[in-house]
Amino acid sequence: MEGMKRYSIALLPGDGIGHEVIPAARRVLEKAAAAAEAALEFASYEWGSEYYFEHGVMMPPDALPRLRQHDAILLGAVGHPDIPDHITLNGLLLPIRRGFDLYANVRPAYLYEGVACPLKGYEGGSINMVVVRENTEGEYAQAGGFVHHHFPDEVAIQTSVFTRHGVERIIRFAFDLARQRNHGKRVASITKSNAQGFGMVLWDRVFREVAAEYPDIQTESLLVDAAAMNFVRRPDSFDVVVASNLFGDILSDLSAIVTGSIGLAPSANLDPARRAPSLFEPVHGSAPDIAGKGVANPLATVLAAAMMMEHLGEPGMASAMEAAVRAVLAGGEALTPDLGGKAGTGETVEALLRHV
Ligand code: GGG
Repeated sequence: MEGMKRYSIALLPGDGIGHEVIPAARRVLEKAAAAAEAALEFASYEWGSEYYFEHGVMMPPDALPRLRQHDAILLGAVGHPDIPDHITLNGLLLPIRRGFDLYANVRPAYLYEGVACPLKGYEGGSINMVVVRENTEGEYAQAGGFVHHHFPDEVAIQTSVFTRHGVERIIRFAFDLARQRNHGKRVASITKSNAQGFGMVLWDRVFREVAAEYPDIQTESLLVDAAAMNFVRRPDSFDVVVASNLFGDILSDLSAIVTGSIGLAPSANLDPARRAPSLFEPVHGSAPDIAGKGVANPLATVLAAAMMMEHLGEPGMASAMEAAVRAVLAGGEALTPDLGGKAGTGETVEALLRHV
């Protein structure tokens, strides 16, 4: 159709339940696109652990140039019980995040109507936060090495890397997001600068400098241990939370479970400058314990796909997909076991399709 917007999406199911949640999200995307008169072209890349067993690498050497041709990437999960996690993660997801400089990892946590909160006294809508995780450096910088490798006196050195450029851009992103969300207009910065006396002291200092440019936004600075406690004690007080790569990863599992299930937690790995395709994924991993059983919750991936369409400039499609998720949850329809239901992935998808 003339004038129809076209988007090229790379699908990377990866491992385990990635092979169940990606086809599920694709069906919802296709229905939402038809309603929005947008054309989606999908290219599937079968990279991951099975590829590793065959080729000795998680993806081919030309993976990044091939992915770069697409408008966005939708990834399922990475991880296999027979391959060490540092090989799978460093072989697939991290090279894409770093290679495309996807420095902002945005992980919203929202308590949906109809979802049981494990904490007492919280109703639908009362928890609404987003963890903004620095995604290219910090504790994930892979700077270090082994000395006397595999000898009894071996030494491992692992260095965190915090650059002023990297810290400032993620903090600025968090403040801009707080303005845009118009929710609580609050940014909480998480470090451990009493113990990490260089990188995280730099982070705290840059946070104060950037905060001074956003007088309309309230701020707090928390040590990560206090933040973990307060995610449980007062989760409704958080709006935007900005943290280093590792702390953001850990805290976003906590925000996910506080809002009901990691099966509901989406994630966007953004290049805000749009020089490269951004990558969207559920926060959860490959879940080998349930892989192949047809009970994986597809909602986190559907919500990640909605974030992808929002990023691509299709807010109508994004809100239609999110509304379908809301309706399924609020109606207690076709819920998977992580949400206390008995439905399989396919039944959840059918319920979603009825609402899109
Ligand atoms: N959904 C992608 C996935 O499998 N994530 C699991 C994981 O271990 N991720 C590590 C990270 O995000 O740093």
